Amino acid sequence: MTGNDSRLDSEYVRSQLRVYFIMGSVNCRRPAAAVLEEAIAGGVTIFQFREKGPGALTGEDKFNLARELQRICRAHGVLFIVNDDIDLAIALNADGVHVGQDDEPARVLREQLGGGKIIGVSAHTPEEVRQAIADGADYLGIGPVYPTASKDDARPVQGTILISDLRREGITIPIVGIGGITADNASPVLAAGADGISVISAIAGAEHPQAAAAAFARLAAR
Ligand code: 3NM
Repeated sequence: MTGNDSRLDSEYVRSQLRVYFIMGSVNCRRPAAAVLEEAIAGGVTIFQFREKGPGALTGEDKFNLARELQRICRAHGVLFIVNDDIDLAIALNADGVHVGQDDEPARVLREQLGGGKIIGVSAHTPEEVRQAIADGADYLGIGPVYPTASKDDARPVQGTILISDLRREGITIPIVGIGGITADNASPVLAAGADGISVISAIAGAEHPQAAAAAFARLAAR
């Protein structure tokens, strides 16, 4: 890699996305650090810190939790991505950011973050997909595949159709499916062409996060 706008290798990014765990303190039944430790033991390959929604931490508390979770990720060689908060990602030297359609485009984020960082973008329509690719996103989150209770402003459920359409068109950018995905309904998402599964509640809200993550890891390894 050279220069500030250098991109990570697409196949490297793809290989990291298989079991993509997303969590903030409001998603957990127990302390977030314990849930993350267990989820990583089960086989999570990448983690996104998403501190959002009613009761979410702010300010120093948010920063301290993010740093604690980043340390856990680093200790286990799991990538640490920050949702939306570019300043937090920079302050922590996170491995990347994940943004939605209301945030800065990937090309602006890459200038702010510097080289070698992963930029993920949520996309829900073919137009949003094309724009995100044109702006230089490293991977896309496509959803909601199934109904989800974890995002108040989720778009209409769309199943796996957009993922399979994109693959049929020959679009190769790394993709994760997101929204209401469980170990029982994940297979069609992978079969449609997703490189990985993005999950909040099926792991964070599980009684046994390790076993829940392991079930996803088994599916994604096939
Ligand atoms: N983004 P769960 S759906 C954070 O469609 C998020 O872009 C979505 O949580 C999108 O695994 C979603 O608990 C929530 O359904 C995913």
